Amino acid sequence: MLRTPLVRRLANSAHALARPTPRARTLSVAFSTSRPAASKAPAAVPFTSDKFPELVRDSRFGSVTPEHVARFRDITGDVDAAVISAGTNTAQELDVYNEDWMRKYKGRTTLVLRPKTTQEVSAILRYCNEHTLAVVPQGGNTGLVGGSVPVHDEIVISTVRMNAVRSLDEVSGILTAEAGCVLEVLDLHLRERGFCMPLDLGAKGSCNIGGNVASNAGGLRLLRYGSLHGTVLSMEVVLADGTIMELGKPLRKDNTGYDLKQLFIGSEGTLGMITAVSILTPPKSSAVNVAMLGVKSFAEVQEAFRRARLELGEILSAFEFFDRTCMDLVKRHLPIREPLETKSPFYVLIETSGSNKDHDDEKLATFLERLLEEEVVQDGALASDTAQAHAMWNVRESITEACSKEGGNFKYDLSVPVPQLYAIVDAMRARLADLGLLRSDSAPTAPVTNVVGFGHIGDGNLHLNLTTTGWTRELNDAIEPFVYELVQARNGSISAEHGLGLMKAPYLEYSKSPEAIELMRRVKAAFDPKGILNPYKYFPRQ
Ligand code: FAD
Ligand code: 2HG
Ligand code: ZN
Repeated sequence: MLRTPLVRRLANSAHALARPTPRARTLSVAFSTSRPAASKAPAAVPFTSDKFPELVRDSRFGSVTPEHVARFRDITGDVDAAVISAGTNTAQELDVYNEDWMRKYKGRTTLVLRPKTTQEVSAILRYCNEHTLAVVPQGGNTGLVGGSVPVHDEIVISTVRMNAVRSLDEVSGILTAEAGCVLEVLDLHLRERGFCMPLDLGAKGSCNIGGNVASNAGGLRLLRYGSLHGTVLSMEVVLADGTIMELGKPLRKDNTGYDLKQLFIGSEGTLGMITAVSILTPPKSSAVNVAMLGVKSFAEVQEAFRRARLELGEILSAFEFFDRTCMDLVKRHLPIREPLETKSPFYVLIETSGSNKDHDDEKLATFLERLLEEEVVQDGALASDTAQAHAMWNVRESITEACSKEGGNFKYDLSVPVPQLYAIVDAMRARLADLGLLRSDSAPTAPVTNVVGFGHIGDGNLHLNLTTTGWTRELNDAIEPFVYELVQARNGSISAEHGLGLMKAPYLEYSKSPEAIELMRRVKAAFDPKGILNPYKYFPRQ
């Protein structure tokens, strides 16, 4: 138990307390943000259309012909990097765009287009619309709901070559960047100029700002900076028919009519292609402190959060939690040491960010000492330098990758009232155990090897992950819609941050009324009358 050392460290030495510890990030973060590394040759990813035969190809869509490919070569200036096609490239080169990050979904596209300019995107979409060719917009392909890859042979339009920073207004902090800019690259660009991105996630080394906005990503800093619905000020989009539009203005205030850009935030490629984004970026904090706490129960996680909001107030910038199984998985699969000595059923990661180092140090130290004295927490450590802070964040940010190394994953990102959050994990464990599907001493070969809970407590967002020996229909049906029923019963949302994609499209009714879904369909039809943008996803099948 680290209680004594923590108290001593807090009481005896101001030097031992964290000095300014901005999370030192490199582009090649310690844990991969691309696809899961495998210790042995990974099994081939099954085609989505084989796994889900009910997803019949829509016969209204045309198939790609050599004439189409020639036309796309014309549009993109016949640059090799712009066109990846079955005629010229290998299946492996196409797989990068056909397979998702989890290796759970796989399309059969024979054509990937990587335009460089908005005008090229416009010409491509106009042509696709005229020829009723279905497309999938793709950014960094780190999405976790099967939305970023084709189901059948939809053409992938990737933003990876649209990666210029257009401008940064250093007075207001308004950044305008093309959709294919990698989140971490933008963050580093800003940090050199005294700002930072208001968004941070484990996939930052690969995901694109266009993909972040299209999926309305939440991440680790939402508690501090709010959602993209507040920070995105305007965007440039290309509609299905090729029309280029500026939605909103790069201004903080603009009350002129419907705020159409909001529809694109979280639209997951179904309304148009986002080609550039203007976003309000905050000043980077000069004083950042990180602490990890071990607590005995989820009730104590909540109490620690309640107290953090009250006592840390404006400097609280992240409050994350994870359970013991997450810690075990991270240690098993990644070269990461446990920051605390005592094993606890739950862990909390707290970050504060401010501008007055001494003030923040004292505030956090006093807060932690009180929680220890009152036995709200049983163990804890305060990072004393950047390396320690980074090590603590590494544990939290590596959970997704650690789960992926266990085998198959079922992932749920749920919003429910905070007091009921972990009850979902318990209910899932109980159900799987009852069905004999959860591995234990009495069920040593059961397919579900772990059920873990972690997430953004500050946002009421639970990540429920099941690691399994593989995907089977039977397992899928044992979990869904049961998990969505649990959420609906608590008036929650079936997607707090990863979106609907292919995975949750059939279950939208667990979060939205029939009237709301019908209105969404009418919006979709207004923007994309032929339905060529990211078909088979987002909406329940009719
Ligand atoms: P993609 O995966 O390529 O696409 C996502 C969706 O957006 C797809 O439907 C696609 O069609 C659409 N799209 C992409 N680009 C465009 C565009 N330019 N115009 C229109 N539509 C487009 N999410 C969170 O919310 N919080 C997290 O903390 C978080 N952590 C993650 C950690 C890891 C390790 C991983 C692998 C994923 C994580 N995610 C998280 C999932 C998250 O949605 C993505 O990482 C990210 O926001 C997607 O960006 P992307 O560029 O990879 O988009
Ligand atoms: C996170 O918060 C991401 O780390 C990924 O949203 C969650 O892997 C997951 O389920
Ligand atoms: Zn998350």
